[in-house]
Amino acid sequence: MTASPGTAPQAGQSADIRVHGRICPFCEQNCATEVTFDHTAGKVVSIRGDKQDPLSQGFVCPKAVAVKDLHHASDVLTGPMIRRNGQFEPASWDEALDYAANRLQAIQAEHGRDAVGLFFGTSIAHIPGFAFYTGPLLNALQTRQIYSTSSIDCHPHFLAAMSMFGGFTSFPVPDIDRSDYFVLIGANPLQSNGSFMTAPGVPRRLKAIQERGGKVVVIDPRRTETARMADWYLSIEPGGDAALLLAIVRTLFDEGLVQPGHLTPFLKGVDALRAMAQDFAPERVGPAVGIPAEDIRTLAREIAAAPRACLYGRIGSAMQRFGSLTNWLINAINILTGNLDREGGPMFPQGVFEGVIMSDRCRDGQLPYDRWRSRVSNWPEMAGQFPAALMVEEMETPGEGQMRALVTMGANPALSSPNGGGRLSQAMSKLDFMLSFDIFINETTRHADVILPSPPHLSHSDFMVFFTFLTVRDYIKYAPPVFEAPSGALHDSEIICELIGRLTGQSAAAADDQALRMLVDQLRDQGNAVIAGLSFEQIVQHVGSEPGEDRMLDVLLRSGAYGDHFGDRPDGLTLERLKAMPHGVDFGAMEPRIDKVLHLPDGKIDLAPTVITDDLARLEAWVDGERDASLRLMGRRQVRTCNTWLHNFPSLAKGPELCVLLMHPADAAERGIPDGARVRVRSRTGTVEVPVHLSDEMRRGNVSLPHGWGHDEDVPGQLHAKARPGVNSNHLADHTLLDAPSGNVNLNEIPVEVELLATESA
Ligand SMILES: Nc1nc2c(c(=O)[nH]1)N[C@H]1C(S)=C(S)[C@@H](COP(=O)(O)OP(=O)(O)OC[C@H]3O[C@@H](n4cnc5c(=O)[nH]c(N)nc54)[C@H](O)[C@@H]3O)O[C@H]1N2
Ligand SMILES: Nc1nc2c(c(=O)[nH]1)N[C@H]1C(S)=C(S)[C@@H](COP(=O)(O)OP(=O)(O)OC[C@H]3O[C@@H](n4cnc5c(=O)[nH]c(N)nc54)[C@H](O)[C@@H]3O)O[C@H]1N2
Ligand code: SF4
Ligand SMILES: [Mo]
Repeated sequence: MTASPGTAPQAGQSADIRVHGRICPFCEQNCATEVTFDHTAGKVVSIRGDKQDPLSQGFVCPKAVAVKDLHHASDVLTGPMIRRNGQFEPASWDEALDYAANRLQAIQAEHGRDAVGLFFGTSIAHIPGFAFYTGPLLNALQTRQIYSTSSIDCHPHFLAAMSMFGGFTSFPVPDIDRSDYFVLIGANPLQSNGSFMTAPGVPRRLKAIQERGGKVVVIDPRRTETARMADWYLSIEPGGDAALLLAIVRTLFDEGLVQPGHLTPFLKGVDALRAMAQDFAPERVGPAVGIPAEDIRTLAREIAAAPRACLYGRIGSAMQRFGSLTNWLINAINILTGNLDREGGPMFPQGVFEGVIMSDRCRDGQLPYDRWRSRVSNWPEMAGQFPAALMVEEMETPGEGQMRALVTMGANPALSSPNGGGRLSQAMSKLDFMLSFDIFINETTRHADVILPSPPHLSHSDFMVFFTFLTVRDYIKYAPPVFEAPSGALHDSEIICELIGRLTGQSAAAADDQALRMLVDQLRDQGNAVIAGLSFEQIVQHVGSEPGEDRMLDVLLRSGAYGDHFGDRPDGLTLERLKAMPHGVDFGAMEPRIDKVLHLPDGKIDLAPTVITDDLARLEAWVDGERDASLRLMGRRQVRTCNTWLHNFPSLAKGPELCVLLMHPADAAERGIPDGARVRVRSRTGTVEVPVHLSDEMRRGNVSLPHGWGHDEDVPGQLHAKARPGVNSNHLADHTLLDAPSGNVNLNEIPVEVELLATESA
């Protein structure tokens, strides 16, 4: 199994070595890279940042070079696999697709549509074929059993955006380059490089705030790498953010610092918000969250006084006990201080085109929330999805609608989901059928009956689909394939359309047309004025009949803000023109556009959305409640890893052991645990054994373990990762700890016990 095309140069023949513009596929920053490729040998020679790219300007992090490993890894799948008698065997595309379609159809015919579930992971945001074609596949499956990693890290953000502004993609993004008071709540971009804020080189952009005289504030239970570079670090009790932010809101009202300015005409719920904050005086909140009342007041005053302030929350604000309340309040403070939708505050990117994935919005007064409920525990859906944490009970619990088959798309829930390696893996192993779209046999896909891999990474074109509504400037780049996909390989769009064709009794070409039609209908539905004047057939005349991802991109570019509007603006953007700008194109910074993003029926911003504020009773109880003495586990990210799948790449998986438990020295001393010892960490759901590293960067009472590790010896793939397997922190994660409004799982406050393991005799 090798992904490298090409042959060794013949004697006397010089190698064909060229530099290709690409996009780093590993995280949300989409950094522009230059890949030097030896076409004669089929090898990646080197990878560096593209200095001419207007957005990333040459920035890359240490992960960028791992595209080389991705290209050369011997265990990347090059063709479909079918599992027979417990062993994976190569199969032809027709055989694998026929088998998968037949099984899915038979299971739905016998047990109903919902007997097939689908779980998608981070790759659907990064791989254009997935980004465009997952919707059409869901349309073909017509199931309500839909899950994704969004309910592990994003749903509180989306619920806040939807309930306050009316749409998932009405999403405020920090205008980091023009802010001068930047508050990070539960984000550590010095390791993660930042998220929900596509701005390559976040560390240097934060530094620039300080250099222009501004201030960076970090609120985090751990004194992180970002906290250490900040001007002010506030150590907080995990889950304490919502209470802290309410105390800030109260201070703003008490001290006459509420100045929404240009936002005033759009606001409703101001009085309700003021009333809700009354109960959260800094003196009451301070002891619960571990921050003195005077610091809370100072923070409120500084935010209000700063000319251009921005509160930014990421996964520590979402993947926690009160994720929805916290994200509501982050938005609320940005609004009360008049910072939303103005330079240097959180703004709404227009983007080169509008967000089209997960872009649900309020329709006819109905939020895309709680339109139906989950079968087993009656949780509300959100944008058509149920919380990932519930997937296991839907597989295990018999009865009508039980999930008997699963499709995973670019996801590794066995490592990424709560209790993934334990109960979820057990449940996956018992399914009647499982289909995985993945390039590796890993902890999840080992349970699949069929695995359908993407073509080699460098053989598909690359561009952002998902991230345009999260990017701090209106920017886009198109990267053509470095080499043609080997004969016999299928592109992601082709794989999915072949499957849809088989499921719905049409050709793959017809399925592709249908997918394009869905995209056009969606744009029409979003009120895209360019699309409104054109029929589908007219649009096809413009973009041509060649199926696939590129044609979809062309539709988005041409109907977007800078597009040629299908001929109406002859100088506007088309895919062809974008291809002539190999370093990408930057149309400028974000601009105020609040009136374009408000989709609630009255066109207002709701400062007190009941779907979220109903959860205040739970917060009240927490503020005054007793804390038990147990330790609590949280996560952390490390710059050389990304979720579950980069441990398999030799360029990154070197250096000191990364999967270690961080613990405060005083907590360790109480348990007789010396630095460097091996410990057992036990929770309600599982046990792992790891080395411990003592550090006072941890807040007392909290321990930290990175996620994504735990590469078991008996997994057939992941050859390199298994050499440094680490442990699966999600063995400890409890799928019953959920944020009440959004169903997002709390992975940052898992009750655990830690004990010293007897030293092994040599
Ligand atoms: N305890 C704890 N758990 C966490 C987190 C945490 O902080 N703490 N973080 C959570 C977060 S924020 C997230 S987003 C999730 C991530 O959860 P997942 O999305 O499940 O994890 P990834 O490792 O990103 O999975 C990517 C998958 O895509 C596959 N892949 C890569 N490239 C391709 C390709 O070109 N084609 C195909 N078909 N497949 C490809 C990889 O092999 C891998 O299986 O994890 C969550 N889990
Ligand atoms: N190197 C690397 N980069 C990545 C990833 C990766 O795995 N590795 N994953 C990518 C993905 S999928 C995502 S979503 C992003 C996430 O990007 P970030 O949100 O920056 O993720 P983290 O670095 O985990 O930072 C979360 C912080 O929240 C803190 N925290 C935990 N609980 C609480 C709490 O209750 N309150 C507060 N205030 N803070 C809390 C943690 O201590 C931690 O420092 O990173 C992306 N980038
Ligand atoms: S920050 Fe690193 S991993 Fe993320 S896109 Fe840029 S180079 Fe790739
Ligand atoms: Mo994530």
